[in-house]
Amino acid sequence: MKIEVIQGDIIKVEVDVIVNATNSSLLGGGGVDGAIHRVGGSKILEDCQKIRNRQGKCKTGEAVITTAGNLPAKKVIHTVGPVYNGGQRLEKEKELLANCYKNSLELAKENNFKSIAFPNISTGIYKFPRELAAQIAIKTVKENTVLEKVIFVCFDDENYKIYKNYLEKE
Ligand code: AR6
Repeated sequence: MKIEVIQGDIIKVEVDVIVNATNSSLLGGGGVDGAIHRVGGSKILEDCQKIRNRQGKCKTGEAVITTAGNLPAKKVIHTVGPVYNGGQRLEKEKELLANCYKNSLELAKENNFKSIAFPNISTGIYKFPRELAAQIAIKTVKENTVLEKVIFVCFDDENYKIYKNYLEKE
């Protein structure tokens, strides 16, 4: 499995499936979630609403899949990262963040996809410490090598430097 890191906007990445860092309502928000719905169009929200009607909210750490609407990817996997609470429930939050990566990879595999792009889940509005989130993301992806290519798409400079540093070290 090949792991890459790029700096940019995940909505432009041409892979089989991109991952969205959403919230448990599945009905959109800000950050990467806002960008995906804005550019992907209303078909994504329609699919999310169908999932809501079927299963209710999406729990933290879990993942669901929808159309990618107008985006270049074939599908979007929506996963709900943990909100960082200043470290009070850190072990649980670390586990939940790892579950986001694990469950997204599993869903991609079930759909026979070969390539996936991840944003830096929970490190924006949900305030998870970037270094720790990167360690968890890289470790979890390496332990679950089920696809041919995984791209970490970093939006901000800080995350990009952190990922570059960890991936070049190895
Ligand atoms: N492409 C790639 N990464 C992006 C993009 C983009 N277009 N836009 C932001 N990022 P966030 P969270 C990065 O806040 O912390 C939403 O309202 C950003 O720099 O999008 O998991 C949801 O609905 C950061 O590194 O997601 C939830 O309510 C990373 O994506 C809540 O935010 C994640 O930042 C989820 O919070």
